[in-house]
Amino acid sequence: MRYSTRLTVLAPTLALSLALAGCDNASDSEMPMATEEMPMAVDEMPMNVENMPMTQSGAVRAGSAQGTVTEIDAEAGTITLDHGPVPAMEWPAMTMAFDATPEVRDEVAVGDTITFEFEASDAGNQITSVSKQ
Ligand SMILES: [Cu+2]
Repeated sequence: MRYSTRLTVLAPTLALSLALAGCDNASDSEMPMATEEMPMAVDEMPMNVENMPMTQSGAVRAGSAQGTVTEIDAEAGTITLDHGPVPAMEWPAMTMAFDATPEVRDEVAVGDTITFEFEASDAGNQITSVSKQ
């Protein structure tokens, strides 16, 4: 009984505060609260929707590039690639190590030229898929 009473009280309050927030947004284009909260929502959405259940912090960006496998390190869990430029990341061509799962490492051999997709975040650069040229 008490709960249902509280619910009926809470629901209109929530609706009212949402309506007020909507009014504020419409009438004031530079609302400090909105600009503070927006980036967090934008950062978190792609992680939940697109990305694998990896431990990551901050924003995750997806990129793809072509490269030649120069080293596969099972112990470190990495594939080193001599890769071309990645405009999406504003990366120049370079040789660097990417994190890669055993499944992905098994798909390539040193000397292979591959097209690969990866995710870049604070946690590192993880290859998510590879295809041989
Ligand atoms: Cu690189």
